[in-house]
Amino acid sequence: MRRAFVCLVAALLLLAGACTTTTPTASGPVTIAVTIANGKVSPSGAKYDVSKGSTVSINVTSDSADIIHVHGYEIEKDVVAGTPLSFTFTADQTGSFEIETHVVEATIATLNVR
Ligand SMILES: [Cu+2]
Repeated sequence: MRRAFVCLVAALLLLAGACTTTTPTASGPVTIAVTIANGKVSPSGAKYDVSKGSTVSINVTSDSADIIHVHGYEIEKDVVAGTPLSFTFTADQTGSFEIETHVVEATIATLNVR
């Protein structure tokens, strides 16, 4: 009896593990927190899957001046060193769009809108 219980718990733990995903997926609002420090951008190469119509918020803190570019949506925002930047847009076009920094050349994330 006791052994069966242990097996059940182990099975549940395995199931829980199998359900975790490494790619953030959301049908609602998504917030991407970006840090630019010492010439490095974080996150780098992240992937976000969102449903069409979702609100995407991007919050940036940086120790240097830069430009954030959301491809496809053609949003460009100037980043001022030491001044937090926040902006929001609606993911109303489907497709795969890169979000980049243009001074430190980096791909922050790819936004997949379905
Ligand atoms: Cu770009």
